[in-house]
Amino acid sequence: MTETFDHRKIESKWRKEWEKKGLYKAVDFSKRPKRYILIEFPYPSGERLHVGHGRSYSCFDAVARLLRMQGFNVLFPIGWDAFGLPAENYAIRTGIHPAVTTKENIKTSKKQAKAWGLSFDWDREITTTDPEYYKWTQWVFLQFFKKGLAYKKEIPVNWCPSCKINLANEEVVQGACERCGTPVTRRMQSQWLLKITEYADRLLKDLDKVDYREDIKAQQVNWIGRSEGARIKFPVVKPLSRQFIEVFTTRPDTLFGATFLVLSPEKAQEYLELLPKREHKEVHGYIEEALAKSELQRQEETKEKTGVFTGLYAKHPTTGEDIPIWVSDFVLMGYGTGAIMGVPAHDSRDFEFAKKFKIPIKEVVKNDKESNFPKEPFEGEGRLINSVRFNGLQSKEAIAKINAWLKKEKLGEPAIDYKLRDWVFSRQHYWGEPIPIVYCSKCWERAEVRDQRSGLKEGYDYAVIDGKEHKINPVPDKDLPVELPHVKRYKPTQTGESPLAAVHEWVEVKCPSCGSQARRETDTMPNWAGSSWYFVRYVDPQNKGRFAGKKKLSYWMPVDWYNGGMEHTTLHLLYSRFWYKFLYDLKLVPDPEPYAKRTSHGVVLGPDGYRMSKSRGNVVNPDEVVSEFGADTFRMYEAFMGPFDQVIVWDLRGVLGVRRFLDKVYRAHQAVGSQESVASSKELERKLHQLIKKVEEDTLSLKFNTAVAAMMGFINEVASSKYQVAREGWKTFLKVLAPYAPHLSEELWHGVGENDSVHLQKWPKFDPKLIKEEVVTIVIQINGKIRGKMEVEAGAKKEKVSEKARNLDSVKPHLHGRKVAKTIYVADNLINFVTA
Ligand code: ANZ
Ligand code: ZN
Repeated sequence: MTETFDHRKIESKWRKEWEKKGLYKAVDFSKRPKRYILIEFPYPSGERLHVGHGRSYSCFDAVARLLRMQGFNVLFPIGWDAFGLPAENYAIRTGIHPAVTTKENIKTSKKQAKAWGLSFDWDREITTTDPEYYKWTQWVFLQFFKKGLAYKKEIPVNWCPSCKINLANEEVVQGACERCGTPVTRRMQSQWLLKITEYADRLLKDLDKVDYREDIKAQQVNWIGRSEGARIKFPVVKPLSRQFIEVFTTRPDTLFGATFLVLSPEKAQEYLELLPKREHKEVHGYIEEALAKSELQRQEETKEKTGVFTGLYAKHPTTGEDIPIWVSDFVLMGYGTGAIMGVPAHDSRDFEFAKKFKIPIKEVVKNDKESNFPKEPFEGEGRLINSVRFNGLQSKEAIAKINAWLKKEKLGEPAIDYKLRDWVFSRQHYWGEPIPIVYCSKCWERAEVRDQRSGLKEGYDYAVIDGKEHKINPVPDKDLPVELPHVKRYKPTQTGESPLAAVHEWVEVKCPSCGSQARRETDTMPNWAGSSWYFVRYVDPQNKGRFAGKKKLSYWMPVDWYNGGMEHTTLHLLYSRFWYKFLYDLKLVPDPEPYAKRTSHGVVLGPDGYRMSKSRGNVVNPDEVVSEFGADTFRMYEAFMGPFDQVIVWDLRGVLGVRRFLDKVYRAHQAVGSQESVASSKELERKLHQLIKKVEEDTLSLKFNTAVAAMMGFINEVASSKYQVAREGWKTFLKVLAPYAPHLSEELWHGVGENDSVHLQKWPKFDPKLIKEEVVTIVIQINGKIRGKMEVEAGAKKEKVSEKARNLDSVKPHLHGRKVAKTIYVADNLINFVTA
């Protein structure tokens, strides 16, 4: 008997065979019910696929394989998310052009994925950097533009004064440049934005339609950040002016406790005419300083509140008192109206601010049980005091009444605000999809356009470039894709412009509308663009005329199950839901939500318990594991390492344990071969059916580790030769093993004389009766003498056993006419009737 198997030999052999037969192809319009299983496509950013990819890919490969065996038509695709910063940074680090490194990295990763025996449908492979793909990314952008949902606007961007480049938010680490550590400042720059805020309510509400893990739903909800409250107007009265300051509050019930107003530094700029520089040097100084900081910096510095009094006063709408107007950077421009009413008795930030600057604090909500005022502000709800005719009302009721009153007096109205901001869609980086827009000054000058000018909006219809107005023209569909030109210099420029701006022969272009000299947009899209719709393209990846055919979309969509990292459950999920909803509104996709179900996997840590990183030297190379122990071992260990959604430390002993298990399977198989005619015992059959049930249910509910553990338990019992395995039983076991160890199970399947692939077999059906009813044999005695045997359910009660035994044909005559004085029952074993 051979002790172990040569994985190198068998694994590549079977992979070739599968590929030849096209075993894992998804069939469009098949009559079999469809299942679309999606894993997040990798980012070939210089690193090869790592063991973290191995975890979710192996486990979901098991899901895909099991579903196929259950008769589903499974779509399990893969592609490459290849534009974006990591790829660009890798290229900058290595000095090799990103087009070259990306290609190389995809090649390596693809080789790995194939070596792991993953059952992807490779015919549907897509790459976001492929012009045939990004043509449609650009096309979707233009649909947004045509519907008024993409617009250009001056907004603050992160700027590293040392590297002299714009930084994406993810490149800003604790307020500093990720590359050089210099504190990031902000500057205004014209950027493209997508109006995701228009979809905020639906992105929130439609979470009811999907099956996402609760914490994932919560992240979506928090990111959207819906708050109900009111907008309230405070007239500026000192100096007397016609200006108002509008604030957003979630607590209109605290209105009478507002003792000051605070403007964000940005908002304060709107009131500069009331603040001549000569008399308000301090205010101007404060605003300038604050504007140079990023929002992140401002939020981090909230420990010690800063601010200046503007010298201005507003009139409190209910009390008529004059209250001071301050500027402080703890108020953010990006939320509400960019101005707040300070209610120090009931808001901790306002409390801190009022204490520091000696502003009056006025209690207006009382709650004897919970309040700790005046030691601390009381932020909860209660009964109103010091609020004139609203006194005595509970907060909720007071909010409704005060809102109604504000509305009647035209001083404010109920409002809903969102934390969600419009999505900044421009990057001044090279490695991205060019934004397919052409700016033309001639078009703008043309009379017709000038005549309509009143109705045309800046940022939507025209943009000011170098002080001159230009018409914003979309690139016509027939000219898509706008290909990314090959350039030598792809590093970010020191002017904050995209490197594309230096490619004059590309930038200068004939206007698609009037034919005169015009210029291209030089910004590129963020790396979120390509991943916002890739799952749609998998459905119909070769389509030349549409981003995906309608019929195929109705057949395959929505994705039945989407698994990915927790780091993508906010932005990527939200962005892709937004794109899909937009396409739904254009009647281009069949449903309002792209993913019926979403789950997440936990991170794999290095053997030392830390996040794997090159600098730490604790990176486990999956290629070495596969080469040394085999792909089946690698996959099965990834499934077995621990609960799927938890963070797990890589453990070589676990790998060895899995390999030992597979060797045991291999040895058990050889024993089976020689026992062809021996029938499986009842006991074994029961265990086998329990195993089918366990592996099936656990695999489909993310309990991959316990599914593997059950297989191990089964083989241990077989190996200890407590049971004899017959061929049929063994074949059933191989089918159960197939989703997890596709190579070895295939080898052994052929070893029992089968010619077809094990992966084409029907998943075995378990018999629920067989599982539940463990049957034991009971010996029946009368006065100590054996009179018969019978089978009963294990654990059966004495009365039941007794009754059944008395009625047995072999027993009945012996008890006829006699009285049983005593019944002795040894559970699951024997029953003895003692007669009088
Ligand atoms: C008065 C008030 C009294 C407030 C009170 C709270 C408690 P959420 O719940 O997160 O939506 N706020 C409004 N705009 C702001 C901005 N741009 N920057 C910083 N803070 C801002 O928060 C809403 C509350 O946050 C608002 O309600 C406002 O303070 C503050 F007892 O108004 B509140
Ligand atoms: Zn033109």
